[in-house]
Amino acid sequence: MTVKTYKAIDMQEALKMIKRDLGPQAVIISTRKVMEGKKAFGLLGRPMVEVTAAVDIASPQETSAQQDGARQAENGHKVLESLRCELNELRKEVERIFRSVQDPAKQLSARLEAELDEMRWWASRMVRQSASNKEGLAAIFGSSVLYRLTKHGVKETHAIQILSRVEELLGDQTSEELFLRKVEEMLLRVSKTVDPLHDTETVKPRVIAFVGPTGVGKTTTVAKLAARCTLEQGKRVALLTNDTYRIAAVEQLKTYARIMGVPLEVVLTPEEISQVIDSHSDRDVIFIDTAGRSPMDEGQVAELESLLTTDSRIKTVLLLAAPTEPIALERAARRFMPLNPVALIGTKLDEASHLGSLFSVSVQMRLPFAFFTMGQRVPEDIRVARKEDIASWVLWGLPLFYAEPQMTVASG
Ligand SMILES: Nc1nc2c(ncn2[C@@H]2O[C@H](COP(=O)(O)OP(=O)(O)OP(=O)(O)O)[C@@H](O)[C@H]2O)c(=O)[nH]1
Ligand SMILES: [Mg+2]
Repeated sequence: MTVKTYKAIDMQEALKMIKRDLGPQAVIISTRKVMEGKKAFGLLGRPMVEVTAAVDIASPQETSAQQDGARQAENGHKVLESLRCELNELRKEVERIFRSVQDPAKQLSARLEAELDEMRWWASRMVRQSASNKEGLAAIFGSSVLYRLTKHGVKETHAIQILSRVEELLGDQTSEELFLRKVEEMLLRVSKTVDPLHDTETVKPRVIAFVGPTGVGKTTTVAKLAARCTLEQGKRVALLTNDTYRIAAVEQLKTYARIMGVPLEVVLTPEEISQVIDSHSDRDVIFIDTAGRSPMDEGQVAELESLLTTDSRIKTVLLLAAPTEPIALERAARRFMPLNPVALIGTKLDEASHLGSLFSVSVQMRLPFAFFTMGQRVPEDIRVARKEDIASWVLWGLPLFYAEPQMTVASG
């Protein structure tokens, strides 16, 4: 807008000037009379009109400035538009990343929700059954014991088999105490044990080879049993080993052999084993310590098989560590099956949270337990496997194994 003030001798003259200067669009904003050339007291002054007019037409300069502005605005628009597109893309990308981060959490919450649903279903089933009849009580105790057994590592299928037999047996005649007693009785029946050192056979010497995955405690267990046999039972023992794989392995057993005063021989072939067994025919027991073999390596186990299965006098026992993952336990047990183990030794019970997984391996492979070890001390930390212990440990969990004030031959 252009605003200008004009002075003229009269209004007509002023309007002419405004029209000429601002064009016909101009509008009068104000008018007033003024005295031009006025001196003191208004003498000698000439009366004039002062008109202020305005027009809304841009001047040529202003028009080009406005055009520039419009161009700039248009450019600005374009920049803004492309920024908006980029922002949109960014927002989509951020949302995608956010969704991908949230997905595992969503999956977890969906799983938890499903588990919660299952628990609700169980709870309502239990309530319905307990309200309707007494028989339902067996089912209620059954589900609580099922939870307990599986928590202790027992395979679900084994636990269900045991519990359904108890439920069948008890029918509606039950209380929680009775139910638990029956479960324990059933566990006693299912548990299998054997003592490969028990003197029922007249054949001498008894030859026992200890096999199993690396580091489960084979050498330590051989030392514990050899010490018990010699020092506690006065038996005559010989030790054999095929472990020349690790530099310290023979030394480890040599130390035990020296302390116990028993011979130790290294045997590497089936022929050597048979010869050495023959040469120790005056011994009551011969223990064969073997190098740990990886259950993942079929070849290593096959090598051991050819070493130990040619002489029928050799009985093999499999050692498995209780703290091992259930799947790894099962895999190891299967891998060593070609060696026809007659028994299972559960080791490192002191480091395990439960016995259930080992119990299930024993049931599944029909391998009776011979011994349990529960510490590094030689010879204290070993027990003959007893069914009562197995049943109780499976149902109630492993106890803390306290130190027994007994002799120590050497430490692991
Ligand atoms: N906590 C605990 N440690 C044990 C037990 N038995 C053995 N160990 C320890 O486990 C480690 C390995 O024992 P070893 O007797 O050398 O095991 P291994 O099976 O002969 O090992 P490889 O010959 O290498 O396969 C040693 O530190 C032992 O002291 C046990 O019952 N409980
Ligand atoms: Mg060893």
